[in-house]
Amino acid sequence: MKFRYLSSGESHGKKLTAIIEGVPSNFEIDIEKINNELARRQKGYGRGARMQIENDKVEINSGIRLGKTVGSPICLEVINKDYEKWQDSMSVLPVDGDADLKTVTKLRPGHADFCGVMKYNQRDVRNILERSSARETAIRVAVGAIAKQILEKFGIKIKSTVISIGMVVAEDFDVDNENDLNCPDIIAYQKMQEEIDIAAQRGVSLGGQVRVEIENLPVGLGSHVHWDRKLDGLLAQAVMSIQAVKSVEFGLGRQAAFLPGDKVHDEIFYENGKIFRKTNNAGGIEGGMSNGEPIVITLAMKPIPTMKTPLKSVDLSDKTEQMAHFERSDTCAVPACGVVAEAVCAIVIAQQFLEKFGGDSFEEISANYENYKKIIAEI
Ligand code: EPS
Repeated sequence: MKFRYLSSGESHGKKLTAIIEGVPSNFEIDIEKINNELARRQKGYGRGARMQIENDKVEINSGIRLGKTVGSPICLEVINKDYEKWQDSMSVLPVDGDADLKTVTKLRPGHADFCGVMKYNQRDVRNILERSSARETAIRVAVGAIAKQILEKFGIKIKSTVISIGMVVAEDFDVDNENDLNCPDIIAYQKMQEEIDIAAQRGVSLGGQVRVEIENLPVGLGSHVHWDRKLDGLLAQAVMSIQAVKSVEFGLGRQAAFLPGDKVHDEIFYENGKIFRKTNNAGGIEGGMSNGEPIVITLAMKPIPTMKTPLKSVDLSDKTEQMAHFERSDTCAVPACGVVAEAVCAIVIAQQFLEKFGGDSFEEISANYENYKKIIAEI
């Protein structure tokens, strides 16, 4: 059974919900680990006022009993605390004519507003922005936290680091720095904070780049045989689906286009019964399959389109020139984007792992995985 999920929920509606199907039985699930991931997503220098309101916690309604999965669908919920103040505007039932519906008509350049109102025949942009908001990523992080825990059982780990914000680029990656920008370079971290402060004063937003690393994968997840089974294609789709992400690269990424082949491909060595590489320019994927090296993904996030200093736009109600709508926003949400990227990658890797070593219980999958390791050791 394929590990898959659907989510629902608006940014200021009652709650976000997801149902995950295809989680095999007997996996221990630690709810605190899910909550930790949700808390990580809320943090980061440059986050806005909404994150002061929310204190995201997961509620599990089904699929887990006495701390372990039982093989049935897992229903997850994250409450929107802010809903209290939006009950009229987000009411499921029609409300009195004088209620404040918080109608939005000034389109934000760069957001889903324009395309959404056209496609869904709407006059109120709120009917689009409520779902297109990055608030939806909270539930994806909860689903990803379950995927992460499945993968952890097999030693697979996923982490992200922020490698640039605006024009500031990290140059030192060795230091294991813990800071609120999740940036490994302490000097760059300080400059990034300054850039964010300047952008906040100007009322504009800043994008940046995140590196995601997935470690301890077996060789052979994904496949070379069909376009929709290639692991890099699947991961790229998942990462590109995160709000504001504009590019995804694996290993050397676009740099590979500027170099000759002998500077790009990772030579193959054999020692002590093991085939290995000394470089990882491929970023852990060759021919649409994991090659056993860490998968290294670099994504670029554009600046958030909702800005205190808005851009020129049009009011949908009378087609006059107006400044774009502003409610509130983050100056920078790049570290949060990293946490979301970890989650969506975990979901794809868990899907591929469970497809390859499929079974209905943890024990069955473990046995299949051990057997595969034996088979490839004999090649
Ligand atoms: C976000 C929730 C949103 C924004 C932000 C991210 O909440 P609100 O709209 O109530 O401020 O803070 O999303 C955007 C700026 C956007 O344009 O989508 C979150 O939970 O991450």
